[in-house]
Amino acid sequence: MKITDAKVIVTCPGRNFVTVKIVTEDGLYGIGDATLNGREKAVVSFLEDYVLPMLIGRDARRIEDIWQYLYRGVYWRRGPVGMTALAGVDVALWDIKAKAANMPLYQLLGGRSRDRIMTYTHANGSDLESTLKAVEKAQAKGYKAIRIQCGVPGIDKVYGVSKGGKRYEPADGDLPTEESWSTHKYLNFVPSVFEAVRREFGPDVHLLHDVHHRLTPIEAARLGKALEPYHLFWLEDCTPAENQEAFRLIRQHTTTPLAVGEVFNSLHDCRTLIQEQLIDYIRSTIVHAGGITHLRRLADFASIYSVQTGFHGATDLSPVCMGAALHFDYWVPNFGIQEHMAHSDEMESVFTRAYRFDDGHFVPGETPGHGVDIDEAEAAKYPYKRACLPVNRLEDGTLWNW
Ligand code: CS2
Ligand code: MG
Repeated sequence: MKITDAKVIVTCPGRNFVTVKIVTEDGLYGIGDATLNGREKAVVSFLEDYVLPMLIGRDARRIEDIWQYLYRGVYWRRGPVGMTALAGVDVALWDIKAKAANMPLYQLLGGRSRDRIMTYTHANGSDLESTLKAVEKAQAKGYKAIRIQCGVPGIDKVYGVSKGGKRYEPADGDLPTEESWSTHKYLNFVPSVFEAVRREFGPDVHLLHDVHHRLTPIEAARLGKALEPYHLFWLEDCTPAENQEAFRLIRQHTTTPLAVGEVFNSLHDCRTLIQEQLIDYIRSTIVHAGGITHLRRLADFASIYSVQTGFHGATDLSPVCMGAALHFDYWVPNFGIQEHMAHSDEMESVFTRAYRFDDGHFVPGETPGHGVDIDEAEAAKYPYKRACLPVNRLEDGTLWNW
């Protein structure tokens, strides 16, 4: 089954998405997401100038060999740009293989391990009152797990909180906009938010929170401890994780479950975190970590150490990634939860989807392949528009982690 064509489709129906499309000699094709938020064109160049020409004439059935060729075979391994490009190719090939077998992708992976996939959504507000309203709305939609982000009194613009009643989209400027941060104000305030949410909504709903890399390890330990009475499902990215050993300190102090890894692109980024059981959930997902082929290895490794998956699923991961992720979630034995931030109607008009939402859960659908397709005519209506992720500064002007 020779590959005869491979191309990249870039579209911006409200935000930029990069899609790899691979076509074989018998007319079967597959697509994969290769979107790297705020750096989309770097991946497009990587694919168009280097990777895609190498695919022509290869046997599309040899997914593993192609993966090794593009990983082991290039001198410059890993990195977000390379691993996102590799993921786009890998998912397109799995899509083709599953279509050729006339099976939904999860069947090829080993069949389903569960009936439905629990997903969490976001509830955010500029103050406590609007945050509580957002939680109520999320529950009304059926979500059983809700990520809570709330504006902090005295801080102007905070991560995860939408501005002016608009949908939350982090890449909000042609050049990076600036947010501000005060650890002191945040740490004093945030436990009271979770106290209020538990008081209002009771013990059943799963609560999550994303610190988005803002704290030092000892500050993260303090927060984890302070949140223990509110039984979080997880506390995410409480400190930057380049230094994996930093999590030893946090772990010694708190039983709040920890999730890390949406910015990781390989198993090597989280080997210590997993092996020493310093985290509970691994967030790395298909599009940024080398596709299904690599994620399968990562998840199997994590399962030995009782670490569960919790795939990143913000809007900057396209419906193509969501479709592939849901097939993976259906199969993977050590599944934890799947993030879901709804795409807009405009975004959904470009991608047809077999996956379905029902009562806080998803199912991937029974369409052969991963069940997501791109309408190229619709995609062409929305040309690329540069959009960058914000940067973050402390109140004295020091550049900080966003
Ligand atoms: C996030 C994202 O969903 C999450 O947990 O951390 O909002 C993240 O900021 C964006 O995906 C960045 O592109
Ligand atoms: Mg996050």
